[in-house]
Amino acid sequence: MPDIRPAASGAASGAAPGADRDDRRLAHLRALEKKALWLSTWMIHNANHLRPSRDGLKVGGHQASSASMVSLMTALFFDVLRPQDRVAVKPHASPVFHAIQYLMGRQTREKMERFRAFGGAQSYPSRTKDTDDVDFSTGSVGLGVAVTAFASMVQDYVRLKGLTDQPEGRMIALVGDAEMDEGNVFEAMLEGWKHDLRNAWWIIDYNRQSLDSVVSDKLWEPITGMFRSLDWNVVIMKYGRLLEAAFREPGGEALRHWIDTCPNQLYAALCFKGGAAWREALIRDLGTTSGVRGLLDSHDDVMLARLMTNLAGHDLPTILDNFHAAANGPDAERPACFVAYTVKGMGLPFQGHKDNHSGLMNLDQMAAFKAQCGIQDGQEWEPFAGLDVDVEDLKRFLAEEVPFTATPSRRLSAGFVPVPERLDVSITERMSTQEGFGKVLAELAKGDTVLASRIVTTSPDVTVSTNLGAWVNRRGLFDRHERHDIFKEQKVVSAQRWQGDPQGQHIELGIAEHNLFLMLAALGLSHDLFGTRLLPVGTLYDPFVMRGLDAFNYALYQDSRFMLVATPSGVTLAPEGGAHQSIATPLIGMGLPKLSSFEPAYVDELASIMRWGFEHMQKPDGGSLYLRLSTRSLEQPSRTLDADAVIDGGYWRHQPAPDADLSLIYMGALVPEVLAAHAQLLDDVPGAGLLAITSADRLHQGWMAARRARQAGEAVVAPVERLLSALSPTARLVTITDGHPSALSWLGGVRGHKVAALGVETFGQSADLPDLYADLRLDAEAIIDAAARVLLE
Ligand SMILES: Cc1ncc(C[n+]2csc(CCOP(=O)(O)OP(=O)(O)O)c2C)c(N)n1
Ligand SMILES: [Mg+2]
Repeated sequence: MPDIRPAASGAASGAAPGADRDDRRLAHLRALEKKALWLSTWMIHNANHLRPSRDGLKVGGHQASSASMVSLMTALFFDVLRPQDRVAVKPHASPVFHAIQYLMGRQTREKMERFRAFGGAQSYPSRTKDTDDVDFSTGSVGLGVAVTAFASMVQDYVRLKGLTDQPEGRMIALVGDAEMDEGNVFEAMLEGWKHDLRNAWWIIDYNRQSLDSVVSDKLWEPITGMFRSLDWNVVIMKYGRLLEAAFREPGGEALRHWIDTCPNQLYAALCFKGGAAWREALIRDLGTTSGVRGLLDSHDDVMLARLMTNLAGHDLPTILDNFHAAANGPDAERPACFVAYTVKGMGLPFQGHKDNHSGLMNLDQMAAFKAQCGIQDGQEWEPFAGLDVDVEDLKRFLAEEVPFTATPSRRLSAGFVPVPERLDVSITERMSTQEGFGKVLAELAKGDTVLASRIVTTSPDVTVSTNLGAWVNRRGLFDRHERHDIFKEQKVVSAQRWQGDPQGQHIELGIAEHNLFLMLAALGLSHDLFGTRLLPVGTLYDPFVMRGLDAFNYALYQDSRFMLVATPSGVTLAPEGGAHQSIATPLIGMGLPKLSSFEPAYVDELASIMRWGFEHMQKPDGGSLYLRLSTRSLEQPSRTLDADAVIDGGYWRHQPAPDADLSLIYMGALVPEVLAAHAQLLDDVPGAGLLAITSADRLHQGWMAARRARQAGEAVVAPVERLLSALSPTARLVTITDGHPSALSWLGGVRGHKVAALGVETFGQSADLPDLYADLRLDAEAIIDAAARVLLE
């Protein structure tokens, strides 16, 4: 079994500490490194072996993934980071993060003891659920990496506009090497390059293991090639000081060559097997090479294992030198990628074992490890137990000399941006909701409200086709540098003015929808991260919500606040064809927490939703919005709108007679078909109701909330219950929407009405609306037919 972590690896090399660090500082960092390893390992052990299980399920936690990053994170959090730096921690290093926070006095023992239990420290760092100092949530690999790039762009956005007086920070991702398999990481890098990304560090924990296996040999080559081609500063941190010293000895060059060419699998297996196995392999391959025997003879098995695993990512002085050199070098702002060689499970019994991802130390292994760490029974949670440093001095160091904790809190906040009573929009006789959206923003762009100054729009190459053109023409593109519109200068006539500067308020993105959602995630956290409230509005085609769905979910999980405008949607974009038709998105809108989804049919509804949305995005218990819009031009009603009802999710367009047998219920752009069917049905079913739904999601949320409130003894009636109480108990409902029918069919469950639910259950094809609606049974005739049938049930 390998020895535990070489707690004094750097010192053993006799290397002098960097000029700006003294021995005392390094000794404290080594002590903290040792404690971060112990506490993270113990936290997982406690959760799995000592806390009673009530459900028989494995609790889990990743001792090997955590051990891999302990030294890198120790160096960062206790030495390199400043309060203004923001960090996304590799999900499976969550225990190390919490251990470090605990040592900093920012995490409680109780939450550590309840790791992965209700109210305890979270499995993966969570901004919303953890109470310690999480900057970015992580969990779905790749997203936490990429969001740091967008956060850096947002920092530039607010700083260049003079909207924040916070010191400039660095956005840092601690990256598992297998995270680099995720395409969204490269999409973000490319976007970053286009936007002249600065102040981003990605630190790759290059342990060459993923979940299932050992990664391909020389993976660093294509990875670093990509970083270099996108102009990142690439820093390879390969060997620690012990190995570097050995390489300078006789036989050292042969040893270096041997390790350099050692396949990842063999290296990992030898890390697991330990000193005797290293010796055997080296004698076999290098036994006759001059100098190597002497080197081997001067190391016993324990020393040899320590030497051969002395990779840079476990060697504090090497780590510190590299980080400080990059931070203080001539191009400190340039984005930097550090490839830090590590051993997965370093210092633990399963280090290097290919199956160690979810490996847990057993009771015997933990007992031995505990003894090695010098921990007495009952002292397991003591922050400073088992250390051979001056603990009082260590406490002083933590209290006074760790730059990261120099400010009492790193979480910022921002004031409320006032939203006018109403948003102006001139409504013409016929309009689509997409057109209305463009006009609302265009009106805002003309004025000089604070609201308009805090709106920032962004779109993945569909700015013009989602009607943001007028807004962009007035407010300009955001660019760190002055960008001229050459077409304009060349006097080429165009409706779009594409000039950019730091004052611009539209961030143009390439087509990758993941990037849109990560940009929205970062923009929508600006108040927390940079102390400045932004009101982000992002547009895309509705079907491509699914392309960015994981990042969408991720943005919401972080409680980022934004308005997503998805247009066109449904089969109503008819000639565009089946590939672009969105069917499931209404359900996605309903299913995602922290999101209020709307599908207005008319522009007056849309304007009141947007107004409410800009407020809702700012409220502590608010959330984000998803507006599913259409390009279908509809005749606009002239009326006084009940805005509250629109926000609650629906209103009676035609109040049903008290004893009416039937009501049509619609959401979105199929209004003309529904109105035609309703007019005809009135002949046979006088008093038939017509219910307009603006948000199935809000109605459903309201219904669920009312049920919960009633369980708690409150007399609450949900808006949807109030609306449907206008119908007789035996009335029949026909629901119609351009999306999956289950988005509205649940309405039958509210008061037990029978329902015929019309909608889209299959991909359509390119066609005009009459053909498509007829084919999919969404036209007036189909509605009347459905009504006739449900009336007979
Ligand atoms: C999007 C996504 N897919 C799959 C997983 C499951 N998963 C968790 S960790 C992991 C491998 C991670 O390997 P690496 O990034 O190298 O981290 P290490 O544990 O080696 O530090 C996988 C596949 C996940 N968390 N997220
Ligand atoms: Mg890995």
